[in-house]
Amino acid sequence: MHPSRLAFFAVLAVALPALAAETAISQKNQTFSMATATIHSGDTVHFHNDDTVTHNITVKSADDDTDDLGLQKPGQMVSHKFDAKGVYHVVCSIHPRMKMTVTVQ
Ligand SMILES: [Cu+2]
Repeated sequence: MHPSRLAFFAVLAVALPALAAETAISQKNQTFSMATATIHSGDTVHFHNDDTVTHNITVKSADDDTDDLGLQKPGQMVSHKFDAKGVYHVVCSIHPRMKMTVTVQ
């Protein structure tokens, strides 16, 4: 095989796992930019704090597994990778009225 062709397949092998998608969700005026989001298992969601106040996202699965993403100052971004299929409730523990649902297919 020609060396340049080998290099092409090497690049392809590295790029393939990156097919998992990424979704960006904003938090502004103490509201998530989407009330619902549907993604695929293995996808990552980036939560941007485009607000003037600190947020603290908590991701809760249907069987009550809770993942606290920690304090998030204005301008900061936190990410969460959703590996298991199911419905997740995303809330801000500082502002409980901020909530959205992520469905992982
Ligand atoms: Cu908040």
